[in-house]
Amino acid sequence: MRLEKIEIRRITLPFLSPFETSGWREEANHSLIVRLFAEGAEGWGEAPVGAGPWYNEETYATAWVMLRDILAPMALGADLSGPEDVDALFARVRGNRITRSGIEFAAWDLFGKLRGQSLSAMLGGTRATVDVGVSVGVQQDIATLLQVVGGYVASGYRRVKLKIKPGWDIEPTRAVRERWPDLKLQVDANSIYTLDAAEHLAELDAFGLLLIEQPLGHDDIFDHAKLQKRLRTPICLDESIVSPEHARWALEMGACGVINIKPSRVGGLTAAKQIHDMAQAAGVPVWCGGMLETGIGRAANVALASLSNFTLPGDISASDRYFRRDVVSNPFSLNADSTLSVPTAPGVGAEVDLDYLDSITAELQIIEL
Ligand code: OSB
Ligand code: MG
Repeated sequence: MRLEKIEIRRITLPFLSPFETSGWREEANHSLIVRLFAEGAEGWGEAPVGAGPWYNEETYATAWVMLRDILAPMALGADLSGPEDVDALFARVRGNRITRSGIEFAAWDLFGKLRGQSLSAMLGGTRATVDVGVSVGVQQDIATLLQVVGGYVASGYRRVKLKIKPGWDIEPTRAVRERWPDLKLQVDANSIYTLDAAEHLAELDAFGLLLIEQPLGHDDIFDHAKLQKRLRTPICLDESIVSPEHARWALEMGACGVINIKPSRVGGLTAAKQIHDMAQAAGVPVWCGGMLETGIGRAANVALASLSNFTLPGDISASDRYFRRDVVSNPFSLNADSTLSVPTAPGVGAEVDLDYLDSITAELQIIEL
């Protein structure tokens, strides 16, 4: 099948409140939205890049150039027999995986619609609802943190992740643990520590955490393997796992006990499923991370999380945790058991609100043969 037309746009959708990690602050979703056209159907995908190169190397500005000048023209000329072909098509592109994922997701949606199959079914999903939690950014003080976490607990979230950094790690985690002794709790350092902090990080072992996410360098699997030997709590890798090969290296080295799979970070759903299968074979649980996506990217994450080895709750919160108004007319809402329901419509299942999407679009380009 040949794509007939590709529409790309970059959007800005402000968050209800800014999201702060150990190293940067996100005020809004700055993503690229891809729309593919073929055989009377269309497919949607979201490349959830950050505003700047703080999570990985990609940015709102560089992603736009990559998508417009390199990736969309490559996709337009290709003959695709299924969504899996997109990963192979882009294999010679170095890095820029989140940007690539925008087209890859859209291809899954397109083929799903043409075949009348939901994304979850295409991927081999095994559940109708997925366990989710909420990722809580760095707050100004512990009283504020307890208030923010309390709000999410009251809304029904049964798993909370705290962003940590030097000076904001042991005490905030202790305070949340003391207030909610049974809450599923985990922390994420977004690559801010070095191996010198091993003894300090081991203090987190006292709090019964599900995992400690990405304490060390974004591209460092080697030292995570050393650190894991000094912690009882499982290390979970996020930034360092950018491909199935990286996952294999981490598993073979014992660098982590858990993997956070973000399909966008690894270039899309084909690589994400490979990592899922590899971790499952190794007896390592996975969960689905998030990049503060709109309802378009979120729907793909929910479908992925319906696979059987996603046994830990995902960072896939309901739409109202992020936005006043989402870009879809069927936003996700939290079920009473801290789950989201997996879409069953053909493709990814996002019903895009085109008028609203247009109103938050900063730039739009059509690429045609
Ligand atoms: O490290 O998991 C992360 C958001 C943006 C970039 C990186 C991360 C995050 C989150 C939020 O933790 C997850 C979400 O709610 O989408
Ligand atoms: Mg993370």
